[in-house]
Formats: sequence, C-alpha cells, structure tokens
Amino acid sequence: ENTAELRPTHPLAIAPVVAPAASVDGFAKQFLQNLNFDQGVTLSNSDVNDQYLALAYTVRDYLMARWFDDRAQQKAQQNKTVCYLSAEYLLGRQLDNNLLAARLTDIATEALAQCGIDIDDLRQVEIEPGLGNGGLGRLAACFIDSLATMSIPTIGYGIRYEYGIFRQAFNEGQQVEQPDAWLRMGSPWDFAHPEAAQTISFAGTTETYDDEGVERTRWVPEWNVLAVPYNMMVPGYHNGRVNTLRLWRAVATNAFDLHTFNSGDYVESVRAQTFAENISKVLYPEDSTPQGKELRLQQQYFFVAASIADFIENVLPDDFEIEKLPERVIFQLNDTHPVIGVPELMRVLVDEKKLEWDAAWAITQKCFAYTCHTLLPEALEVWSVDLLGHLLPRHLEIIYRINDEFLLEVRERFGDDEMLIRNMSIIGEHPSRSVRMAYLATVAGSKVNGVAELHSQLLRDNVLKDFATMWPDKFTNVTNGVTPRRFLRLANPDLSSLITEALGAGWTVDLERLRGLEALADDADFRERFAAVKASNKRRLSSVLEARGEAPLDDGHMLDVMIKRLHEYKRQTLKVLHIVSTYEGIVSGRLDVDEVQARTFLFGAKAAPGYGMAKRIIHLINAVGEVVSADERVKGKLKVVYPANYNVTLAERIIPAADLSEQISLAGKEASGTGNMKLALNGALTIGTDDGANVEIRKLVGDDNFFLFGMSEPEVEQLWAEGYRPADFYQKDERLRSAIDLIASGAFSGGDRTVFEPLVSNLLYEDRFMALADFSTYLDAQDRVDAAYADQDGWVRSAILNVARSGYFSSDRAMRDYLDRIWHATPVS
Ligand code: NBY
Repeated sequence: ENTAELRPTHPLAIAPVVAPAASVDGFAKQFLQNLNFDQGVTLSNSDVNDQYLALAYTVRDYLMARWFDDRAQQKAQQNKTVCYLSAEYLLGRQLDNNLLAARLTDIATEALAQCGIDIDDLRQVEIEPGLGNGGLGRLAACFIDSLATMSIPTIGYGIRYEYGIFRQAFNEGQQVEQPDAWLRMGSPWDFAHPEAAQTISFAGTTETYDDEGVERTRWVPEWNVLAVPYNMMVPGYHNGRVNTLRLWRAVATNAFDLHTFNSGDYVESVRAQTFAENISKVLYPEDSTPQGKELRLQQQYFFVAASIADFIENVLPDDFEIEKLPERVIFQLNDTHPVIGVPELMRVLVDEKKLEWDAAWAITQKCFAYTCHTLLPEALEVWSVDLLGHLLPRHLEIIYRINDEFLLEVRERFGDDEMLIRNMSIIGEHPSRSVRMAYLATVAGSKVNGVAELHSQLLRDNVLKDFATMWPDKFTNVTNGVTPRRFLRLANPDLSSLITEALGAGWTVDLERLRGLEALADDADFRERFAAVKASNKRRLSSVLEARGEAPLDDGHMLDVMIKRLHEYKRQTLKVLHIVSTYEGIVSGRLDVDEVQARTFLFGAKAAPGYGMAKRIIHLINAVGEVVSADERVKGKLKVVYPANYNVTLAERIIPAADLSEQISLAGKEASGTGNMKLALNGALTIGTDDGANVEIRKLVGDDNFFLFGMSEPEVEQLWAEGYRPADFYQKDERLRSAIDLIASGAFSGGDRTVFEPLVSNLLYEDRFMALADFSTYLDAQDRVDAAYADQDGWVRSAILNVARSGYFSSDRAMRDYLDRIWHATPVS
C-alpha cells in the first residue's frame, strides 16, 4: 500500500508493512523506541503517562498492518458496508480491549515487567472516552466490537466531542458537573486525517436554475466548517481484523473568516473560529429529552453530511455508478439523531448527482434503516420548522416534498381521512410547526426496529401504529446485546478462567456455549469455586471504592446494585423507598432483624444537568445513605454506597461483584436495558418488572432464578386509564406510609422538611411512573430475595444458571439478527 501512485526505488518502500515481532523482546524494543522517539523521553526520565502513551503506540503498531490490509481488502472486494451512524459511542478504556484482541496481554505484561514497569499502573491512567450518555452510546460500542469480530466491513461514524459526558462530583450530596477534558493527556488511539476533511455548509438560501433545459434547485449556503476525520482502530477479537471508527471534529475553514481578516479585525476573526469549532465541542448530556437547540442540529447535520460524503467519495471507487448505492451500503440510524441524513442523501442524489426525484427516493429508501430506542413521548425528537429551515433550507424543502408524496400514498391507501393524515404527517402543527424525526425515519427507512420484543411490539401497537398498519413488513425486532469480550472476558477474568476451564475457550465468540454450565450448577465443587470468584470480585471492587475515598464493602453483605442513568421512569425512588422502609422497619422493631439479610445498596447514576427532579433524587439517595450508613442501630446490616461519576470503567468493576440486579422501571417505559444483560451474564440475579429485555431474560433464566414483581404493561395502561391516585396507595399500605413520612419528616435532611418536599408531593399527587402502585409487590419480592439469599447454595446455583442461560444476550447474536433481518451484508473473506 505504501507504493500506491508513488514510484519508490528503496527496497523497504516496496515491502509490505509488517508488525513488530510478537515476542517479549520484540514488544520491549518497540515500546522503548516509542518512548524515546514519540514521547521524547528515556525510560528513566519517563513518567507513568509517558509510559502509558508509549504502550498504547506499541499496541497500535501491532494492529497497523492488519488495518491497512483490511481497508485494502474491503476496497478490493467491494462488499456491502455497514455504516453505523451514531451521535454517541461510549467506548470505555481501549488499552485492555486492544491488547486482548491482538493476543498481546501476556507479552506486554512481561515486556513491561522487564522494563521495571507494572502494567497495572499504566492501566490506571487511561482516561475513557465518554462520548455517549448511557445505553444508546454503549450499545453502539458493543455493536462495532461484534462487527469487527465477525469480519463484517463496517465504518462507525460519529462525533469526536472535545468534552464527553461530564464528570460527576457530589457536593453535600448534590450533583455538580465538571468538564470531561478527556483529550488533555493525549489521545493515542486516534489518527487525525486533515487531508480527508469535508466541507460542511449551513444556512443561506435555495434557488432554481436552468441546467441545459432542466430546471434544478441548488443550495447557496451562508457559512461552512471543515469536518476533519479522526480514525480509531476497532480490532476484532482474535481474528486479525481491524475495522474503523471515524469521528469528525469541527475546524474553522480558511474561507470562513477571510472577510474579517481582510477587514483587519484579527480578534473578531479568531472569535469566529471558535464559533465554527463549537460544533464538536461538547456532548449534550440529556439522555432522553432532546433539547431542540440549534447547536445540536448543527452537530447532527455536521457528522451525517460528512459521513455520507466520505463514504461516497472515499470508500466507493471513483467510477462507481451511484444507482448501485444500495448494493454497497446500509446506513443504520442509531435513533433519530442522524435522520437528517435522509434529506441530505436526497440532496446529494438530486441536486449534485442530478438523478430524478423518484429514482433518488428509491435509492434512499433502500440505504437507510432506523432503530428506535424509546417509548417516552417526550423523548421523540422534533425540530421546529423555523429552526430547521433557517439552518438547512434545502433540506426543509426536501422534507416537505417527501411528506407530500408520503401523504398522497396515505390517501391512496386509507382515503381522505384528515385526522389520520394529520396524525401521520411528518410535519406536526401543534403546538407549533415541527418536523417529527421518528416519522421521517420510519417513512424513509427500509426497516424500523425496536430493541427488545416488548418494545418492538409497543412500537407497532402504539407509537408507530398507523405506520405499522400501512407497512407491516417494515417493522421488526432486534433485541439488544452486549459484548462478551469487554463485559465478561475482560471485566471478570476469574469467572472467565473458570468458564474456560469448564467449557474451553470458544465461548468468547460463541456465547451460547455457556449453556454447558447448566450441568455444573448442581456440582458442589463448581459452586464453591463460582462463589469464591464472586467474593474475590467484591474485594476487588471494595479496593477500587476505597481508592476513591469511599468506605470499603463489608464481607458477607449481599451487593444490591442499581446502575443506570438517573431517570424517573427507571424509578431509583422505588429503590430508595425500599431502603428507607427496611431501615425504618429495623429501627422501629417492625422487622425481625434476623430475617433481614445484610445488604449493601450500590447506586451509580448521572442526572442530566437540567433535570431538576433527577437531581433531587440523587440528593435523597445520598442523604438516606449518609443517615443509614452511620446509624449504629443498623450497623452491619444496611449500608448505602453511591460512588460519584459512574462510567464504563467503574461498571466493569461493579458488574462482576454484584449479587442482585435492580431492573425496576415501570412496565412499558424501558425500551430494553443492557445493564440487565451484563449483570445476568456475570451471575447477578435480577429483581425486575416485566419491562424491556427483562421479559426475555426471565424467559431464558427461568422464573425460579428471577424475582418478578409489579404491574404488567397492560395493567399499567388500565390503572392509568381508570385515573391513578398515588395517595390511595399511601393510605392503604402502612409500610409505604412510614417510609414516606420518614422522608417528609426531615429525618434525612437534618430536620429540614422543605428539602425533599417537592419530591414527596410529586410522589403523592403525581407519580407519573407509578412507584407507589408497585411498592407493595416490590417489597414482597425483596422478602423473597432475602429468603433466597439465606440459602447460599441455592443462590449460587441460580447465579450459575443466570450465566449459563445468558448467551443469547451477546451482541454477536444481535449483529446476526441485524444482518439477517435488515442489513444483508456478508463477511469479508
Ligand atoms: O438505549 C437507551 C434506552 O433507554 C435503553 O432502554 C436501551 O437499552 C438503550 C439501548 O437500546 N436509550 C438511551 O440511552 N438514550 C440516550 O442515551 C439518548 C441520548 C440523547 C438523546 C436521547 C436519548 N437526545 O435526544 O439527545
């Protein structure tokens, strides 16, 4: 590849690129060279960050030749490429994952040891790229891992935010947000390619012109920015493949401020650069309610337009016939955030490639597919027509035409039902005129999928009902999955060894093999070893917490975890009510202490900075935690820990240590959940509602190994329709009354009754997510948990069965489903 279009004469220049020798000496040599020549330090002068960077460069060096090969081969084979379009990738740390993929872990450990370095010290300094909010972003990261492992030609396209998800700190129990300057210490895993930048335009006007007798439209934009790609390696596990994640960074164009420069206002021109570069400055930290901010739409158009242009210009061959685009690409829309790509591809095909509208639309419909990740109405993204028309005038025209033709189709099919037309229109009229992005995605996509069986069903029955009637075959389900490499093999090395010893190593890429553990659940010796792994994972977590200044975990406590974004529908409050009720029960003598299992309740959760109620819930958890953990009367029984800044790195320590997984959303609200899968896969038992993928987890692991409680989705609908009055539940249930009264009394706020008053009255008089209605069955289920935990043998047996039966939740399986049902792409050979 070095020789393309060049005429080198040096023998090295025409030789293939080769990786350094895969030996301890080869690794040490490369590492020291990188330390000297890339970091500019000698070993004795280097600090731990120099060493970490040199190590990262060394791992890269081993993957580089594979990466070159894969790109050359993908180009030569001209296979269909999966272009995953996602505004978020929550990657987690890269070092261990890449060492594992390249089979370098042992070699690197030994080579560094011979240099006098403990590789663990280097692991510690890596800052994870937090380029996502939660489930949706982490899912994208799992998917690209699986696609690389399955040799599917894939490009992940996204945004290289300069600041990822904020760092969370607590100040007197309340969340404060700090900027996540993840690039500050260097970013050894990505490669800038300014030569491959795309110019992305905004605003201005449209005009028609005569193109040799044909009237055409063109966009005359007002300003533009450069999109500079940064490539990251996405190595497959043990298969020698390396795919690409291409993240775009916004940089000011020269033309941008030429005018100002010429007018002599130097300072103004520099300020203008910041304006352009703001586009990729920061990740929006809202994980459900879209903010409708102009900058966010700029981000979306910026990365999608750059990605589509990049694919057409740089991935496809020069002589490519654009009519054949659907044979070569599928653009998968990760929620509605990239949906502006639909009118963008239409603009490229009609205005630039000069295709007829109908031909362009036929191509576009085949090139996109849409994944929906929510059911909450407030989470469905809409853009005001004014804003969209101002920023992207040509795209708004295109959306209007798509809508006109779509509504004609609706009339043909269903007659002139004006109500139906209004309901299905891509343009909503109330409260003000807006573009409904989920509808645009549904109209344009070849397929629309939900992320768990129940979720896909509810999409068909409620949210997108009319569309599902019109196009039943468009709708499908792909239940989410998680990568077993990161969330079992890397996060839980001791359990991994135990599994490999029992079943051989193949499970890492064929997770259904875990079924082989079922038989071992009845083997006392295996149970003992499994329990020992759990105990040691708890000790490991305890030292991680201690290093962060938290109290250590108590031996023998059940570890009860709720780790997910803070949101009312997820019902962290219900968990708090359980804790307060148990605490109150012990203190008042209502509960027999000996019946209560010693438990540590662990929370991990960030709240969107503007989400007041979520922040109050964080405050309550910390306040309750402080009182409960300090009270001598429950000492040794109950403890609450809430480490700040829950992220992927911390998740990898918590999940393997967990005994109980809290999945307690109101039925019909959690699209899928993926933490539920990671926890079951690591042998935690679930206490959960019949919601999202919990339904499928319970079916697979069996009712005996899952604690189900709460209303079903139809029961929720019914109670809501009847008129839900939370105060009735408060009146009826004494345990609930005592718990709420205790919070209201100021017992957790130094006697101040005002602090949690808004929270309490919200529960009593609104309770949108019906925590009070599910409280009593939740407490009953928690009693069953206590009883089950008292029988340790039985518990461990159930835990093993959870692991054995979670193979379905591999993201490899999810990728096979996408490939069969939606993408129809094949592996490179
Ligand atoms: O996607 C989550 C769902 O809540 C969860 O049930 C599912 O398992 C997961 C993967 O399918 N959704 C999610 O994480 N959503 C976001 O993070 C998100 C981020 C930004 C915006 C909306 C949602 N936004 O509008 O800006």
